[in-house]
Amino acid sequence: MVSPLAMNHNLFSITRNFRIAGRFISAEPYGNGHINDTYIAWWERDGTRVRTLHQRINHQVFKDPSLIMANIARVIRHLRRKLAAIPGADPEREALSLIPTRDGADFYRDPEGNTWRTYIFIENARTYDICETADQAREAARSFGRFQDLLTDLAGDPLRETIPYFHHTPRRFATLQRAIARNPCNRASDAIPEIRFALERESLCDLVTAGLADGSLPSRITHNDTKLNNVMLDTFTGRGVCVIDLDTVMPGSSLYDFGDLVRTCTVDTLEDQPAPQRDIFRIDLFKALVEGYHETAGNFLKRAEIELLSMAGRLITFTIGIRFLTDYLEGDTYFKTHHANQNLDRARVQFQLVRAMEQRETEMQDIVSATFRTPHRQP
Ligand code: ADP
Ligand code: GN1
Ligand code: MG
Repeated sequence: MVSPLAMNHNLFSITRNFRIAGRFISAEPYGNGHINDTYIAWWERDGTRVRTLHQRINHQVFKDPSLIMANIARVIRHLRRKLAAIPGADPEREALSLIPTRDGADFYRDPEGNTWRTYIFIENARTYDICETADQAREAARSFGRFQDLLTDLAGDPLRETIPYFHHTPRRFATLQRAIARNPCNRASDAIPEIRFALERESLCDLVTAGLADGSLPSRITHNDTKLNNVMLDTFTGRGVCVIDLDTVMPGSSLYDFGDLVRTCTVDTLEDQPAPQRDIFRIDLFKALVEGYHETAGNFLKRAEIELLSMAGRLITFTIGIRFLTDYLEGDTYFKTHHANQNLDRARVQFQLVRAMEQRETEMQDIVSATFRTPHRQP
């Protein structure tokens, strides 16, 4: 459970360490992330109010914040350079921009040992927690596909792994099995149907990791946290503007990235909605995702990846579901929670979605096949 003090940092003193022009007015917590602490700060600059975005990196989750920041700085630099060469693209708005510290670094370490970074606030754009329209789904998928496409030629050493085995479903499954066996908070008896659901699906676990290990699926630079609320859409036009939340950009599989779009865009309810008693899966939004992803990722995806696209959503939804269930059993130590049983509620929604996708597999496969039959077109 997140401590009430966790989001009570002195932003006036933190922000003074960054090169921000203007007079500090105020700051407040911002966003719905489960890991880092995000704030906006307001400034008065030349008679107008401007804002900046500040994040404290969760160093329990990201053991080496400087490694994340090195990855992120490299990725941003590459994206901006590529965007600058695309006619009509706007590197200032379509890639995150780090504001340096007063001594020119990408992050500031406070006296308590917390690592802070500051981004230019992207105005006239917003994120969504629930996907409302097919256009939003299409734009989200286009944005993440383009993000991957722009990173296919990142030169130099591979990006560092910011969390080892992050999307390794078999390891996540083994961790769940250990949590069930240890049952440290005596919560297993409250989650019997969920535990049974998870244990019955062990065969799903290596769908992608086996292919990555034997080379039949390519390892790429992927985002690895492609939730709908990690892409900003233009407030007026609805077009995809900028992919954000780059902490987990590292080598991975396009399938986990596409899958997390499916997990978060094809469901008509919040991730932690207690027991939604209805069909929560929207196949129309799945179709829009496939079409959007085809537009921007169609030129680099391999046949072996395309063949698994219809299963990718099910795989990551299962993976995140077992992570939520594990955290519930272990006493809510990883994901921020704001009320009792929230991680169990989250796991239940994930598993309900997995079940719905199992039932609609043929339709999903038909949509992928029909869309990827036509040649890709870059807009
Ligand atoms: P977390 O890792 O906690 O999910 P995010 O980086 O996703 O944190 O940021 C949380 C929220 O803050 C996002 O969903 C988005 O609404 C907003 N946000 C993040 N970066 C920016 C930015 N540069 N400009 C405007 N809003 C942003
Ligand atoms: C976390 O930070 P945030 O809220 O974007 C998590 C993801 C999960 C997601 C579930 C580093 O993402 O892996 O899919 O919650 N990030 C990390 O909503 O564990
Ligand atoms: Mg986020």
